[in-house]
Amino acid sequence: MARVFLGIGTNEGDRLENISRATQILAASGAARLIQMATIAETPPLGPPQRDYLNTVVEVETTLPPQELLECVKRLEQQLGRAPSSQRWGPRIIDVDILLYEDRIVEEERLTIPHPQLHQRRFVLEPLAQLAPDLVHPVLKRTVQELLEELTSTKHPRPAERTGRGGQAPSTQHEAESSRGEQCGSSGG
Ligand code: A4P
Ligand code: MG
Repeated sequence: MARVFLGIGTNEGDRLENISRATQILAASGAARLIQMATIAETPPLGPPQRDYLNTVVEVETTLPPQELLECVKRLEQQLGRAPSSQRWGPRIIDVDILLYEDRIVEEERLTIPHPQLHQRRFVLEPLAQLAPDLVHPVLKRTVQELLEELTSTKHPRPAERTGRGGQAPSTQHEAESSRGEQCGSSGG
């Protein structure tokens, strides 16, 4: 079993219900077992003007390798009605990001773990620090609590971290997922 942290964000429709359904679908799919969930917080939008988000982080256990887990969360997003968007950082009914997967480092075209903006986002670090303050970021070699304190003390990312990672805009060119319409895991699991 791998210990994984997922970031969840939503700013369209019934936001609380979206988070609730996302965790239910994830658990029911057999793809992951929910271990704990951080407080759900309302956060100002990063990106273009839009409605405030609800954000949280969940800790799950999974037997799926990272790439299969990604397929699973993308299907989950589609099941909840997320449509491919042309607007970068635009509003979304649900967004599920793989923040950390054990202490694995993945750098592939479609998957980067740890999530590349994790350490720059208060709406990720605060809930993550509730669940796992002592967890060490495998690339930055700092604990989640230390990353949160750094963010608080500097307010803005340090110049070295802004280069190539972007405090204001996404660093990578992500493509919207195409529809697949399958469920995660096998029914009967
Ligand atoms: N991808 C690569 N690595 C990962 C990973 N670790 N986890 C790829 C999940 N996906 C990963 O993601 C685009 C592609 O990223 C995926 O197809 C996958 O192959 P997406 O969810 O379809 O698109 P996106 O989320 O719009 O893109 P991006 O750049 O990941 O946006 P973010 O970083 O998720 O930001 N403000 C507040 N307050 N709260 C929020 O939650 N979220 C965003 C979206 C903007 N502003 C926000 C919030
Ligand atoms: Mg995402």
